[in-house]
Amino acid sequence: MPIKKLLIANRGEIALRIHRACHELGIKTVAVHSTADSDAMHVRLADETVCIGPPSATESYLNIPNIISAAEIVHADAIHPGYGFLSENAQFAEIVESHGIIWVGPKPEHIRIMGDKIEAKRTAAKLGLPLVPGSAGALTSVAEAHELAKEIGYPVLIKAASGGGGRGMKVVQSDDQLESLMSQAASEARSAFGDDTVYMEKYLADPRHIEFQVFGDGNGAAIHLGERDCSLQRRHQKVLEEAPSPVITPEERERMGEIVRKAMSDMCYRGAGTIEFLYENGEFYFIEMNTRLQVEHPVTEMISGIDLVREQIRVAQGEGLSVTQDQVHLQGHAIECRINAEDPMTFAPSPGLVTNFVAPGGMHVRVDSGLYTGYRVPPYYDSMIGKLIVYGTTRERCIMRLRRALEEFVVEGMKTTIPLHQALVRDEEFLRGEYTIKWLEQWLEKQRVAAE
Ligand code: MV4
Repeated sequence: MPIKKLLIANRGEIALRIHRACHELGIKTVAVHSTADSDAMHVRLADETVCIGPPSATESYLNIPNIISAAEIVHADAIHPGYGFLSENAQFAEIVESHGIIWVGPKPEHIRIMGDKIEAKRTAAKLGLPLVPGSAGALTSVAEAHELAKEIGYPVLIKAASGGGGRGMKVVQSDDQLESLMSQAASEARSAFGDDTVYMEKYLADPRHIEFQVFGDGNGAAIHLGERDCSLQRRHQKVLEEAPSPVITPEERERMGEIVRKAMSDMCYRGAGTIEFLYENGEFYFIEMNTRLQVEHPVTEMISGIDLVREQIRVAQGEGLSVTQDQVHLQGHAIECRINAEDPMTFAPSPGLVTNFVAPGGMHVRVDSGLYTGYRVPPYYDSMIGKLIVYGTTRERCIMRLRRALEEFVVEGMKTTIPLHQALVRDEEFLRGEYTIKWLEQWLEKQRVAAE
């Protein structure tokens, strides 16, 4: 069924990104927004707007009855959830579909499975993805945990089944710490997620975070679009992402790509997905799957030439994917810098009035941001105010262009992470692509010491 009017259940740059894809397809858009977002760019551009509540996200962007009511009032025939907020809420997806509205996202059953990290691993194992050595399911007793830890060898990691994003993880170095850290992990998981189920994995000391972009039509056709390297993180927040990874060979990409593509085909996965791996000593270990479009999707768009939001809409309309795997050609290199309204050294949030905004431009430079001069960044939401995505035929050329684009970028009225990126893209180790998941925090510490 062709979508005529799509409701965007999100805010900020991703709402704008979805609006743009819709208008290029001739689809009308509906922006829903909190009272704090009335003058946001995506609200200004949308064909219709509905205010769904006060600034607090729980009462607006997470308010299911208000969003469904908005969709009914304007007769929207589809809802796109973006990322964050309700994007991985299986119950919301079911409610949308039960109202006869097209859900632009994966099947609710797949969202539910991947939301439970233990179920996700069980499913991944069945589909032939390589796992980190660890417990087959939930840990049911301390005795069992001791036995298993002996088998896989310390250090081990205790993770929450409902966790993800690194919350509720405990590294256990030896037998005498196991009982207390296991109960700490369980009680933290209970208070954070209302579920104290925990499981165990071998702790990988210093891996890279490599994720594969996948796409399915829901009927068994599936493709992969290569990997992104997202190892540059601070406190589980990604800072800079690139595609392809500087350390993955074409042979590894082809081998793992085919494994993830086949897995998505076998489960009849629908829509966009990301399969996350830890990568250490030439081996991939599945950790999680995200059943949404991700913040960093533009780097994949840049090297594949494929509009991922357009593909999401095509699949939701039952049109199928626009390409088969043999029509996917990954070329060149792309890097994304996340621009946050934060102090570049302390990361303290810095919302406020944008007194001047000049985005960089030129060939192969993309800025996804709802900012404009005179806009006030509200203090209630995530501090990411935009993304700079740059393409080059090689990684070196991409970095040269990125440096140039970062020099052009002007955001005045608040502190931003632009200076952090300017320093990062001049670092020798970064230039050589020599970084792991621990590298950025160590680099930031060195920067702080040097600034003293
Ligand atoms: C791990 C790990 C080491 N060993 N699992 C953190 C977030 C969640 N998605 C999984 N995470 C990790 N799981 C094992 N068995 C280290 C991390 C981790 C991490 C992973 C990806 C990117 C940044 C990270 C920072 C700290 C820890």
